[in-house]
Amino acid sequence: EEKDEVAEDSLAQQDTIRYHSEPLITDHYTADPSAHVFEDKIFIYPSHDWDSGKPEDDTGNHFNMKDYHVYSMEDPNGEVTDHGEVLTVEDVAWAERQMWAPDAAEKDGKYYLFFPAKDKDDIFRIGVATSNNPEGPFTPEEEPIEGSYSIDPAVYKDTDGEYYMYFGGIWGGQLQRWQTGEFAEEDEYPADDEPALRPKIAKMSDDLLSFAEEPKDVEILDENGEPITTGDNDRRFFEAAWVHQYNDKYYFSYSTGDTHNIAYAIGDSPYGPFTYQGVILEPVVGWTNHHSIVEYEGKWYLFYHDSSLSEGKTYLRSMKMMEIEYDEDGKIKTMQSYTE
Ligand code: FUB
Repeated sequence: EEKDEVAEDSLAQQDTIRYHSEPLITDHYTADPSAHVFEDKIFIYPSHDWDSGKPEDDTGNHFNMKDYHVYSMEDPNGEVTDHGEVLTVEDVAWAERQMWAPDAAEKDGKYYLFFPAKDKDDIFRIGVATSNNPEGPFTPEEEPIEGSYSIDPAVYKDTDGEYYMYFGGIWGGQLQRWQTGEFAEEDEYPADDEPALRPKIAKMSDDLLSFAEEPKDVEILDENGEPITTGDNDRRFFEAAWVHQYNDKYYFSYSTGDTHNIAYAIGDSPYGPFTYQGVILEPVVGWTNHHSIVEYEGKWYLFYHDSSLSEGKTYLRSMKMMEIEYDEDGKIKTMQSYTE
């Protein structure tokens, strides 16, 4: 106990916290963990990595996932239960390949798994599958969500009971193809000094199976109230949106992709705008950095992944977790995943 107190004390004094954590499971590779508290337990909805033999490229073909497992924990320091395969690409009529980062939501005792996958035209869409249990298995809808595109859905339940989906990712995530509202054959990015491509938000319909509105841009502003620009690679949105609330503020966190940080911005509404604050998690072993943030029994946890277990294979990742802290101004302390 004394040791824990010393550890907590030193955590409180550091600006960047170094933290060594082990993979939550070692019998499968898992990534992009979206954690939620359902039925008083932590449920984790990750991607399920495997070695499909696809060569690595800039569009992420090597992330060739074909199914999902669900995991749960009754205690943040305890056992992780694998609830097995809950959805496979063969079950999904519209989907062809690449089941990327999913998320889940609960409404009125029903559970929803939201997932991106490429359709038969090789265009990313976002699908929904439902279950009466948080651990699945999940039954997919016949069609993807109408008007959905790109990747990395994150569904946030607001305090007033409304649900919002955040989504989008550039490069292999195809967000740059949708600047005109139609899928473009070529990549189109704003110039380096122009506002960067924004992630999207859409309020969900009452049954959580469709968008209740046209997706809107999520603004991420710098300290002067100006949009973060395309050339600002250290801070611009790349993928992996997540939203949580702390002290009545909305925290929008995301990956900066090719600069490999988990960054965050704060706003007063689920729609933003959000003002950039800093880095939550510095780069990890492997190219991608993707996370979720959840409160459980009064403590805050960051779920993330790295490629330590596969000795750096970027498409074979392992989900991990660590506790995070806020300072008195509500700023999240920067975490470093490795002790020296
Ligand atoms: O896991 C596949 C993709 O890699 C995710 O959708 C991205 O966020 C990145 O982690």
